[in-house]
Amino acid sequence: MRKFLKALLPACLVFAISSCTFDTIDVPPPHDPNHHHVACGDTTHLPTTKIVIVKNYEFMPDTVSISSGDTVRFVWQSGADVHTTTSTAVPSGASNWDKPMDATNCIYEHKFTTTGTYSYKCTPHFPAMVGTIIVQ
Ligand SMILES: [Cu+2]
Repeated sequence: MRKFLKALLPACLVFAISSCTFDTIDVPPPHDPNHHHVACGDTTHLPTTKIVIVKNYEFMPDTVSISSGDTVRFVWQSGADVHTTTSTAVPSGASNWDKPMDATNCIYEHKFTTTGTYSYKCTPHFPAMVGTIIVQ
């Protein structure tokens, strides 16, 4: 039985690695906007997600330009205290946000559907931590 398991283990590893390495091309993941098949010449904007790292003591990058319909994903990376991503100025008609972030609440996504310039801060580390999102 031991021998059998020993023989099986490498086979499992090979399977696990190969299933990661070789994409199943004919089965695209559902609900992933980055995997739509787009016809040649199609200039339609597909929604994308841009990453902003939240760490001691900055948002990185601190200025992000996106298109309307895109999402910004704030990703907590470091900090003994809680950081926040907190809007301070948004275009008319757009909604504000205020989210604490720490090692447990490490992801916050905000979708931007109103064009204009958004300013935000980390409340405990203002004015060191500020950021701008430009939606075109
Ligand atoms: Cu902070």
